[in-house]
This record gives sequence, structure tokens and C-alpha cells, in this order.
Amino acid sequence: MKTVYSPLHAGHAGTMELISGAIVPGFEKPSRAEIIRARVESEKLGSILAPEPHDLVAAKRVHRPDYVDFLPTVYPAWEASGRSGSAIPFTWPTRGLRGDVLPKTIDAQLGFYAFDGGAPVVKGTWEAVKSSYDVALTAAALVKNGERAAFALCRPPGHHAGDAFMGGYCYINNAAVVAQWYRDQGASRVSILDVDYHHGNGTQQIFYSRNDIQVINLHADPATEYPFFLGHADEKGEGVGEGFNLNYPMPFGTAFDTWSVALDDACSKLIAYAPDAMVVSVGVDTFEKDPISEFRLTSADYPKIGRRIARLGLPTLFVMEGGYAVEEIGVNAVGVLTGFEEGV
Ligand code: OKP
Ligand code: ZN
Repeated sequence: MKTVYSPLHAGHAGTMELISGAIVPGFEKPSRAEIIRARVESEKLGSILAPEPHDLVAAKRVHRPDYVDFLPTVYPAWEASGRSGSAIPFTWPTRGLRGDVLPKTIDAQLGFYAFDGGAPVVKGTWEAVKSSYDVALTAAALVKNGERAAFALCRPPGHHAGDAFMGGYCYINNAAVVAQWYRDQGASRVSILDVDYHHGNGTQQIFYSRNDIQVINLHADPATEYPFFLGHADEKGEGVGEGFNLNYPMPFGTAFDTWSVALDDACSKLIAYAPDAMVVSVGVDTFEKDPISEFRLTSADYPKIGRRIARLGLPTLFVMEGGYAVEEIGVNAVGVLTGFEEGV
């Protein structure tokens, strides 16, 4: 399997985030992608390609154009207002406030286009976000042109980003972009299988009233885990999209015995949908030693996930999402991919 990777992710560095009442160095850091890339090499997964540059048309097929145009303006506006470091919003137009009038000040604009304070913007963020988008689209083209599978080594991740909001380390929803791109290239139906520990609220929101893109999420129950405000089992899609969004929330402490039952059920729903291609939002923060997560998967479980996905027999694009146990992130993420290759 080929990997698409860009070194430009590394400019999204030195971020700060708010967790447990303290501002701390961001968990979503450059070493994550570098360790995965090193493991792709040492496991001889396949060649590593640089992304082709893309315009932002494909991003604007799933995100509101004004949101996409806002992203590259953030850091210049932040610097012009005399600040440095991480641009982070601190106020949001929630219930009782107006979310339809774009304020003029960058601090307020950040809140207007975010659902939390978890997507800090530093000097190199836009270049990294754009490279992550290019990586996803370049890998999607490999699959469209006949590869059975490809790995988009995206960083930053994307699945929390919605039509007009960032959050949870995410800016552009790479998985949503490529699923829509497959549709625009002629696929009739596309499935997104999101196995990251956190619910992919952005992906769900973007496709919630669609029947041409099936969205399946396996994740920690939002009753007790981030992103809290979406991801319950009763969210099934709306309008013509009803029945095409599937959530499998699971409790803290879930290990592979329980998790894999949900995966099997998800796979049966995916087969019944009969998509032309699938996108896997591959997060490995389900790992037992993940510093911000509460599932109990082991390194030996990740190849089993890949083998199970391979058995679906579909053109498959793996898009990297989360995973914060940096020491093992390469073993775990590439474990899914080598498991897939064994299962083909
Ligand atoms: C991104 B992905 C506050 C922590 C919230 C946000 C986690 C974003 C995860 N206690 N952190 O889904 O891996
Ligand atoms: Zn996650």
C-alpha cells in the first residue's frame, strides 16, 4: 500500500491547549506523524509519495466557502493584532447568542468558526492544514486510479471539523473531503467508517441529511466523553439521510472483545449499503495507553481491525485521525495497514 505524506505538517507545532483547567502543550504534535512515517518505512508498507497541490474547490464541497476562506487569514490577523503563540477562541455563539453575524475582531471570528477551544492556530497551521488536505486528495486519486488501498498520513486530523467550524485539533475534514470527491468523480455511494476513539461529529454533521454517503462511527459514549454533544445511538440521519448515519457509542474500559462486536455489526451495515468505495477515519486513540482516552485496545488488536476491513473487499482509503500515545502510534497505526494487506 502506498502512503502519501508531507513534511509541511511539522509547521503546526508548539500548540497549546486547555485541558483539566490548565493550558498545556498540545497532545496533537508533529512527532505523531514522524513516528508513523518511520514505521511505514521500517515495515516496508510501500512507497511514500509527496502530495500534489490542490485548489480549495474540493474543500468547499463539504465546508462553507466563507469558513474555508477564513482559515488562511487567522494567523495573519492574530499577528496584526499584536499577538503570537496559539490563536485560540474564548467565546462562542451558543444558545441565546447570535451566530449569524460575523464579528470584525479575530478573537470573536475564531469563536464564530469553532465549536471549542481545541483547534489552536499557530504560524504554520494553515500550511499544515492545506498539506493534510493535499495528502488526502492525492491518496484518494491513487485509489480512484486503481490501487486497492492507500494511506493518507494526514496531520492535523479532520473528523471533528464540520461545515463551518473547527475544533478538537481539526480544521478541514479530510475524510469528508475525499468521500465527497469520490462522489464528484462518479462513485454512486461512499461509506465512511470512523474507528477513532472520539465521535467524528464533524463528519456526521456534514453528511447528516445525505443518503449517498454512509457515515458509521465507533467511539466512546458522548455522555461521558468528548465531543459530548453528538454521537448518541439515536442519531440516525435526517430526511433522505435517515438510516445512513450509524453510531456505536461504547463505555470507558471497552476492550477488543466488545469493540470488535461493534465493528462486525458496522461491517454488515456497510456491506448492505454496497458502496463503490470506503474511507476509514483511522484513529488509534482506542489504545490502552492513550493519554487522553479510556478504551483498552492492545497493539495486537490493530492488525485484526485491518484484516476485518480488508474482508469487505472494497477500494479503501485510510485517512489518519487521532492517537496520542506517541511511542506506540507507529506500531498501532501501521498495524492496521499491514493487517489489511494480510487480509487482502
Ligand atoms: C481529536 B481526535 C479536554 C480534552 C479534549 C480534545 C480531543 C480531540 C481528539 N479534556 N481534547 O478525535 O483524536
Ligand atoms: Zn480521537
